[in-house]
Amino acid sequence: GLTEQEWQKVMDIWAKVEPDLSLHGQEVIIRMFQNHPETQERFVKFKNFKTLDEMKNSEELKKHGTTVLNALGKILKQKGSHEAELAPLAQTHANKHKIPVKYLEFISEVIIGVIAEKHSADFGADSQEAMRKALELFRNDMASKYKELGFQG
Ligand code: BLA
Repeated sequence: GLTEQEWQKVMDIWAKVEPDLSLHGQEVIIRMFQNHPETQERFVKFKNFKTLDEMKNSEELKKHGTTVLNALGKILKQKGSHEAELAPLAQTHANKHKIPVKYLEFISEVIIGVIAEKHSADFGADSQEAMRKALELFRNDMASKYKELGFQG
């Protein structure tokens, strides 16, 4: 797990992300699609997007980005006691969307990259490390739930 100090760093940087959650979310999704095109295939509503402009102009994509970061924020604020938040998410991601743990790794790195770009002054090495650990904990717990649900992930 994370120390109380590490969680504090996660909370501090998240407080900088929250006022502009949709913009961060939009960038995260677009960058995930650009860096890992196979992730785009998983979205019925986005898989036919060809250009960056199409992605940037899509209200639906922005909305999904907001959904993702909203859910992630709720999870992070539990500081590891996120069972109630994780269970339904693992359920849909294992049974319905079928999202491999590898893709959770992709998006974790993208999230850190986007925050680092937008908040370089407030997201130093220690904060990045704390966020990386928090996202790892999230992924590990998702992976355990996947196993319970019989999804290889
Ligand atoms: C949908 N993803 C969702 C939903 C939530 C999240 C809350 C809507 C409710 C649900 O279906 O459960 C949450 N998505 C997250 C979180 C992250 C995230 C917390 O990416 C990351 C921290 N889901 C993934 C990844 C992919 C993904 C890595 O975790 C990448 C392919 C896909 N999520 C995905 C898809 C949907 C979804 C395909 C359904 C989208 C739709 O059709 O509306």
